[in-house]
Amino acid sequence: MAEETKTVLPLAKGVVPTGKLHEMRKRALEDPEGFWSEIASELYWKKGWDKVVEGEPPYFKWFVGGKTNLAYNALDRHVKTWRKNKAAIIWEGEPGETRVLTYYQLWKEVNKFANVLRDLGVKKGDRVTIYMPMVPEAAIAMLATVRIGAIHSVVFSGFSAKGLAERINDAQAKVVITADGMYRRGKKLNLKEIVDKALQETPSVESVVVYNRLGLDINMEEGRDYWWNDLMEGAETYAEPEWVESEHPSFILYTSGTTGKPKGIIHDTAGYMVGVYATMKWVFDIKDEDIHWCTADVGWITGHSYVVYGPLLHGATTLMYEGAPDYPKPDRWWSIIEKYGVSIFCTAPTAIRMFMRYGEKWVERHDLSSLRILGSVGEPINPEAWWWYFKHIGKEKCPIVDTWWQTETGHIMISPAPGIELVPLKPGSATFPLPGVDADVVDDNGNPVPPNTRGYLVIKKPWPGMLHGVWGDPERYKRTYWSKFPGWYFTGDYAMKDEDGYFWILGRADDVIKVAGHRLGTMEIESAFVAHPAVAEAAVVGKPHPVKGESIVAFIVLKEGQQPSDELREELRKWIRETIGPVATPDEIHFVTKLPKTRSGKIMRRVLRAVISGKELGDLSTLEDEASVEEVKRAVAQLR
Ligand code: 6R9
Repeated sequence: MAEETKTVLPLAKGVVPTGKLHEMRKRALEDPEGFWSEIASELYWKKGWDKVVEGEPPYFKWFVGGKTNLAYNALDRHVKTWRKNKAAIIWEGEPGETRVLTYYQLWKEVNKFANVLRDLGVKKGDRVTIYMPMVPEAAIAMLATVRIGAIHSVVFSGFSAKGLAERINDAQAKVVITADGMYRRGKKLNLKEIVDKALQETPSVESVVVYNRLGLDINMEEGRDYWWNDLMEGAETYAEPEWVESEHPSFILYTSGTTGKPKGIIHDTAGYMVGVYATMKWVFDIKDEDIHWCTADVGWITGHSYVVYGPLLHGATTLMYEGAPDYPKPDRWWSIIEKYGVSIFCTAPTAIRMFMRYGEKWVERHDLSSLRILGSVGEPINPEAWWWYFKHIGKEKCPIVDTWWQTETGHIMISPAPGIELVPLKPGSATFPLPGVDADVVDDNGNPVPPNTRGYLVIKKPWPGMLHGVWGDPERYKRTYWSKFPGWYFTGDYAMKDEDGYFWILGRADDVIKVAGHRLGTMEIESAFVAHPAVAEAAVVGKPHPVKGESIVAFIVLKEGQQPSDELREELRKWIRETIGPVATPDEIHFVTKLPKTRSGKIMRRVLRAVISGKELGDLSTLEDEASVEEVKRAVAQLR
């Protein structure tokens, strides 16, 4: 592998894939039935499908007529083979303990927990909310849920009680699975306290299962709260999987969009399974010998697809690490790679930039020679970070797969595919769409833009892991994704293609921001601000940040009689942490008396973005009041 990658990595100009990748991409679009049938046949189906794909925008069905089970494919299939005693999950806790679960052990735990859920009255189609730290039990809970045909909704543990309650209520979850607490940078955080607070306003929840991670003395409500271990002790050891229709939802995952409310993206069973399975092979070239470590939290789509389902569908070994990346020292991650012989490693650019700052000395202490593929996910990777990753982590031997995709797409869409054929890499480009992904870059009228011109990234044909709606809000699904370019899926991203046809993702075309790889909606943060009694109006924008990619900057107009002060600024920061969660903590809060608006009253976020990054303000002809911009400039200058 090393020799082969060396020859292609110098970024030869003008080279386009002409070999296998190109052939596969062509075939997948010309003959989706044949192409996807072959791949799907590698998995187990209780009943085969009649048709690979059917429907019209915005609703498509995949593997129509088939019946299968995601947990069966991820576990039972392997337990019947030599993989029975192979490590499925290797876990390291923040304090340093290790747990290894073989396929057989994981399968047993999942079966037992599936019975626990059934005993709690969870039925096919019911929603189960999972609010957990990075422990194997999070994966067990997910797999047990899909085993019985219920639908999981994993909520990232960085969301507050309010954020959790909102998501539980939207999904009308019957059961919540959580832990007493979690470690973060050596500190013990009490998760159950947050859950208790959330549960004051979630009438749908009948039971709570609490995994004992820390041994905290927590409140347990009689008749509602149960310890994980107590329930597992009495559970039957085998749970017959529920054979669900291909299009049966396997999970909902909440994500931020342009409006204030997060939306529950619905994923099916069969299409998602086949798409994740295929991309795991193409992008990460997963093999039986690999130790795959994707550092994402299970609360995000990357954790669903490439920590849990992707590796397990292949009978591979997936590594989970509980804690902070640089705790107790900045070489924690590198020591994990060395300790377990990690061969495939995938993380977000924000982490790479953080480690760049700590310096190479932390990396050089460790033998990273087990690595063979490096992945990047979640935000654009700047060439400087790309090269650092390539040189210092991959030692110029490992290709970097820059993977573009979204919660909505379910699996990777645009990325190098060393599992098929590695193309010459260009730092900062996700290269080409994967087979079966009909991506293009178009202008406002839907016409393809010329090379090196910015346009909107769209997907013109259905793909297996595609979303199947927004939970409880079909109108929003149509409006957000299928109305800007009728018949095509609108990604919300800007992109361009260069003269060689390489795709470059240029960031969001809407009000979504990526802060340290976490997806947030600026409107969501604004509505949290205006819910505070002192705030009249708020405008939130992302500001380029050297490590986090973007940071949150807020412009606040206070209500009559309220005085700006540092105390109020602190209070508002705390307010956001409480209403949305620590992930949404603003870096800067500026008080102004008015916001720059158009004459029709729309906040000109473009102007705010230009001021905070010191850029040209551009066309101001639609601006209602020049003075507002001057005030914004003064406020920004004052706080720096
Ligand atoms: C997987 C994930 C999706 C948004 C997406 C885009 C940004 C993701 C990227 C990337 C540039 C990449 N994004 N991968 N931008 N290069 N390789 O992150 O899902 O949290 O839903 O975010 O993230 O803007 O639209 P999600």
